Amino acid sequence: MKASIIWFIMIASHVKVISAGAYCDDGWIAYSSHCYYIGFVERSFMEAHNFCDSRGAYLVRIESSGENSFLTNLLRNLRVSDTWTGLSDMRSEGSYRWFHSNNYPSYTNWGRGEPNNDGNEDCVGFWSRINYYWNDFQCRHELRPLCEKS
Ligand SMILES: [Ca+2]
Ligand SMILES: [Ca+2]
Ligand SMILES: [Ca+2]
Repeated sequence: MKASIIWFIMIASHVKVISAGAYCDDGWIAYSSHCYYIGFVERSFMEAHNFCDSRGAYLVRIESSGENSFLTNLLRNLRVSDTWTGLSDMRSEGSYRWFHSNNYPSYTNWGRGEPNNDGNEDCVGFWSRINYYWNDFQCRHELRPLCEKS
């Protein structure tokens, strides 16, 4: 009896998560009134940016540890490897900004020793190899786009 009540609560809370996603288009995933989409094809940073832009979105702008955990759990659960975020220092070395808004990040989650600009790396992504902590990659490197829109 007790176990069935727990199951009911688990299912009910799951249904709530699904219905909360009603404000997102098909294929997009909801979190905190924003919608997210993981592109299937690996692309360079600029191509990934264009991919999101053409869908009325931008490469993810991660503004809190909550948003970061939501995204890293999503990538882990879906077994997606590396994806682009919208963070870049291509306009001024060492000065990271969100490419779409040009704002400085208020939150970061760099991997140990990153960003290291190894061989001129200016574009930031979730790196599955280090448990989805952030790494600066070369912008021409091809990762899957991770788009966000409000
Ligand atoms: Ca965001
Ligand atoms: Ca750099
Ligand atoms: Ca790096």
